[in-house]
Amino acid sequence: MMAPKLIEAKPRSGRIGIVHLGLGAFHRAHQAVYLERYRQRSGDGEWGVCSANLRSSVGLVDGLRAAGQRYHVAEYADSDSVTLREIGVIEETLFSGRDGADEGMDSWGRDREALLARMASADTRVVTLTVTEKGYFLNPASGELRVDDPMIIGDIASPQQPRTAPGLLVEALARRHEAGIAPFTVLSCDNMPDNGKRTRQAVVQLAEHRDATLASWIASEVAFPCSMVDRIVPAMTDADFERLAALGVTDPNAVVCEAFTQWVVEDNFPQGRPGWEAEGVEMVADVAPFEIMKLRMLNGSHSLLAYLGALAGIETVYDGINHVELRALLRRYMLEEAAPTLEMPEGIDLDAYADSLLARFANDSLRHRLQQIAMDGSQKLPQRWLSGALERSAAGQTSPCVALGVAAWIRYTAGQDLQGNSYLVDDPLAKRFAELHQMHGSDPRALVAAYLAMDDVVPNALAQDDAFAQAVLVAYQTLTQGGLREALAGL
Ligand code: NAI
Ligand code: CS2
Repeated sequence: MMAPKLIEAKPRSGRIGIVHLGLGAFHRAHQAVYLERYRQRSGDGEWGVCSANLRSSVGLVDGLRAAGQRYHVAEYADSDSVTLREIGVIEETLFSGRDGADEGMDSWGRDREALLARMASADTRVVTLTVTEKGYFLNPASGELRVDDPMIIGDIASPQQPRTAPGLLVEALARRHEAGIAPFTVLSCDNMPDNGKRTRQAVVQLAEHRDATLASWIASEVAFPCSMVDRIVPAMTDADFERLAALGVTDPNAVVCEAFTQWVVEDNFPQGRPGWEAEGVEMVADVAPFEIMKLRMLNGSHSLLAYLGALAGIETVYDGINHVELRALLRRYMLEEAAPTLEMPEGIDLDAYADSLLARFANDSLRHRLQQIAMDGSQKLPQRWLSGALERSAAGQTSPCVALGVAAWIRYTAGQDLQGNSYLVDDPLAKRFAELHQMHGSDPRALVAAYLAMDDVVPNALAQDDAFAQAVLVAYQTLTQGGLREALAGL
């Protein structure tokens, strides 16, 4: 392919109006791209970003500092069509801390102070987050703050040296409250249902442990708009870096993503915001229908492919979507089990949406590993599959695709695929999963019952639906004894 022309970044403005928590691949390829495009078009330099990592990826923070906070994004429509951008809207990068006891004012502590100072500054009007679902420390099923988590216990004990995202938000808001500075708006950009409301719940509940006046000020004064974010941004592989080098881009901080991008945001920013609707951001009064549509249709399909595919030794979404029966399963799941649970505003065609998702999954230029999507299932499945299956169960309907998905997830969390190859189960509940497999591994009925009884993941009413539980058990047995094709044929 001929190297496309690089769209260069605008010179730095030196002004920071947004603090971002969770400097990962997605932030670099989504929010930062919208902001760079906005800055280029409008010339408005108010909205530079200070972007921070809280507990992992210190290398990226150092890498961006070494590169003068500039990096590249390659947006692929397919392997023949790519847009190359240089991004310069991130003005500053910070790494706020590490796990374990606070060891005083070392370089890690200094970054945390710098981050808190940024968040407490009157110039900061919005704080955005992509800290993954587990970074909110909420019980995935109920949305309540997990006050028994050691990190949250730490933030309750030492609120001025916070280590979690909710802890940083509470401390920064406390400093603003104390100084008489209006609060920033908190915008979660993670794949959670009601992500604004959930973030509010985490922050207000944590603040209640500190000071009731502060908690009620946050509850009444801070805006937590919800948002639906969408762009497939896989973790980078060596092959991606090589592909970019062939286009003339040698950049260890670069990211590759699909050309498609979407951002639907509830328009509630009392301290102002960038005029990003000019870049295609949909500013709406109620994000919920879009959020649920995306979580159940796109992310639900992703997870179905991830667990079934990984068990069969399939490596990427692209490989999975070229498996005829798996592709048919995703279509059936979307149209028969997800779409009927959605109430969309007029004009949204869910059949067309399903087709567009299958086309996006078939993008031949992305190597989106199923193991990446399979990560953190305990935090993802309630909103992707289980809430929809619960609604169907209450209406007396069955959810065979979800039941097969749950069976695959249970089997996946044993840490070995159907051919006996081992992999790491990356999930906050991984230890519990290992114990359940050790205890009940030879008794599928007991194993399935124990998984369905995890009420922090599976809603009680769904676990108690005998037809659903039986469908999971039968799918588990067929999958483990007959393999993927038999399990798919048995649907
Ligand atoms: P990544 O692995 O590149 O980065 C993860 C980020 O989360 C890092 O900044 C890491 O430091 C932070 N993090 C992880 N655990 C944390 C914790 N317990 N507390 C605080 N920070 C924590 O992942 P990526 O691609 O940036 O995705 C992050 C999130 O963005 C996803 O979980 C999802 O909610 C959302 N997202 C991602 C999309 C994608 O295609 N990559 C698309 C749509 C949303
Ligand atoms: C994926 C998502 O990693 C996962 O669990 O399902 O991150 C997905 O790529 C994005 O939500 C697409 O917007």
